[in-house]
Amino acid sequence: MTNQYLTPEAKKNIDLADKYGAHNYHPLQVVITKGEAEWVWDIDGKKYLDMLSAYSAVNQGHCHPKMQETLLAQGQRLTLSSRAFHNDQMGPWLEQLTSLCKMDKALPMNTGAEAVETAIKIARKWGYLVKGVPRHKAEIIVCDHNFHGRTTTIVSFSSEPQYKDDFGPYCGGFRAIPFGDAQALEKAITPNTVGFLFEPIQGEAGIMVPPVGYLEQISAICKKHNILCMADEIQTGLGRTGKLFAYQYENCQPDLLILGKALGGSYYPISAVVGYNSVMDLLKPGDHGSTFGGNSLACALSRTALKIIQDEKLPEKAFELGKKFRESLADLPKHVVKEVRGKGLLNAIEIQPNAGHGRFFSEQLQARGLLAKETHDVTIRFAPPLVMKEDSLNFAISVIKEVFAKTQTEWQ
Ligand code: IF1
Repeated sequence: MTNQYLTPEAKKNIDLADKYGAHNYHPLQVVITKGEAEWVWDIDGKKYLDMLSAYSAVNQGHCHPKMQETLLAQGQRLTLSSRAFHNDQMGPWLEQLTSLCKMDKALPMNTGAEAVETAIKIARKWGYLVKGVPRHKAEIIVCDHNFHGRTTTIVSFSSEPQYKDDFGPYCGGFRAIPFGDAQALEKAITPNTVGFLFEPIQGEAGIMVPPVGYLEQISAICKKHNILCMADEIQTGLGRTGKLFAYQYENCQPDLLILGKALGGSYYPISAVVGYNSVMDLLKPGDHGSTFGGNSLACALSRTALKIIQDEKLPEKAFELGKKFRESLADLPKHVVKEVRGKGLLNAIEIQPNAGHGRFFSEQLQARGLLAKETHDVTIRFAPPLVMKEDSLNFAISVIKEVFAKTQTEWQ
């Protein structure tokens, strides 16, 4: 019962993408044309619960009315003027964002990878100017199985062969340690270490939640050894894991906070690095920049996106709904499901080895009106919009229970 029958209209769109687009993805065979809150519709009018949220970029739900309003109002007034001039949206957005993060200053970029690149540059400059590391010797510690984006610098320290093997030569200055092991961090630090870059929960690796105490320990180790604690909360941030930021689950204080995805409320790519004056003030005019970073439209949309997260108490909602989700799925058959794990509404089901392919289960879910996607073929990620109704969660739970009742062989 894999949903491989395609109507002519769906097929036409998929064929166009296949013929004229590079094949750097292997999407499910569904063509989405409309979205509202946690629901999307395909081109043939079939309704699905969106349990991916564009990899956690749609925390506020699809086509939120307040986002629509902002898009229209700002789109009619001013969209882009560049950082050569000031605009009337960036200042208020910066104030709102830094106060939400309880930090001093932010630097706007566009995509997540760009924000990570920005944080790397800031950490290196801090290392040379403040810590006194010899020029070009700065080291940044990262984790095995990290995902921070696709630029040439970032794939240089990826541990996923497909993301890097054909894309060298690589950029040096990175050292990888196991994720979840605070002692490994302490051991890897040298006098040239300037920072530790990590995801509080590893997303692409399969929603890997570190041991309790890890975030507190790494924060303390960074402080003790005078290196910057750099939290990539691009995927985990802005309510997704049941707190505004995932680091807040413990006594952990990042020096640099890296945000993206839901920062634009699904309307616009906007990312940021947020930090304290002691570090952020090292950037001087000309050090860094971007044509689109901090543009009026992005900042206006992001102001509304942040307001929705606060007004609708999305972190609290994600906390409660996520708890219910994991509790309801705790009794899935053990020969099919190895583990259900996650925090808030960032969750995953890991399939038992030999119980079937992630792709097969994704297609089974799709056939029943639930869109989710496998990562590394053994794990299905579930990250719905945080605005979802409890009824929609109940629908998801019942579909998941039905699909994971049997192994792939038992289904076929
Ligand atoms: C793809 C994964 C998710 C991220 C973290 C930085 C970025 C991402 C923690 C870069 C991006 C994406 C990108 C997308 C798929 C996706 C993904 F499966 F690959 F791992 F979400 F889990 N830091 N994650 O998760 O942000 O430059 O894309 O804006 O690359 O295929 P970006």
